[in-house]
Amino acid sequence: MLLNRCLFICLILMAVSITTLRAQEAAHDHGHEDLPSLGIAKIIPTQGNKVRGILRLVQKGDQLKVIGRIYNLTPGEHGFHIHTFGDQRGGDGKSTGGHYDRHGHDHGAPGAKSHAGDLGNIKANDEGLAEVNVTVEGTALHFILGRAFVIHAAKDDLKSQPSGDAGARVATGVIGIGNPDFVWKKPE
Ligand SMILES: [Cu+2]
Repeated sequence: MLLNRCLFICLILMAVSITTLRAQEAAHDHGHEDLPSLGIAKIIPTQGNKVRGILRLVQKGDQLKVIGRIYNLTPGEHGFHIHTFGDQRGGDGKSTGGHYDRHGHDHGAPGAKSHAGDLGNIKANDEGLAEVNVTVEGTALHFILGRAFVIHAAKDDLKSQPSGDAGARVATGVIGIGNPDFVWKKPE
């Protein structure tokens, strides 16, 4: 009789603790934390250059867009890439490493068969301003956070290996998580 009562109480206690655990789990089950949808990169010149700008990144579902303005370029086309490292040591932009590449692809025009960081060229007008509005394929904002945009002195020919023969790195910008209160302002 005593044993039965003990067993009964034990079972009740177990049921209560399981229910409590479940409730705690439910309370902590936020699913996956939301991935970032806004990114920002302040583009600053490498040594001896004046190229500056702001690039915003917007992830909507599977689509990643890069929108912004780059100033003080020489008129014409300039290679535009995401390089592997958000490392701006040194004055020449070289510590950003090579093009960001997820799949061992060759360099090329933007698309599924080239480096994920191959964004082609941006084109500056006679005032040296390039308006950027590109869709990035083959990656997502959370994969490129902490990496860097690099703008080159010359045009990316979209075929030379490993980097399109685009010449020196005239500006770099590390990609961070964007503040939603962004207001456009020309960079100093
Ligand atoms: Cu590059």
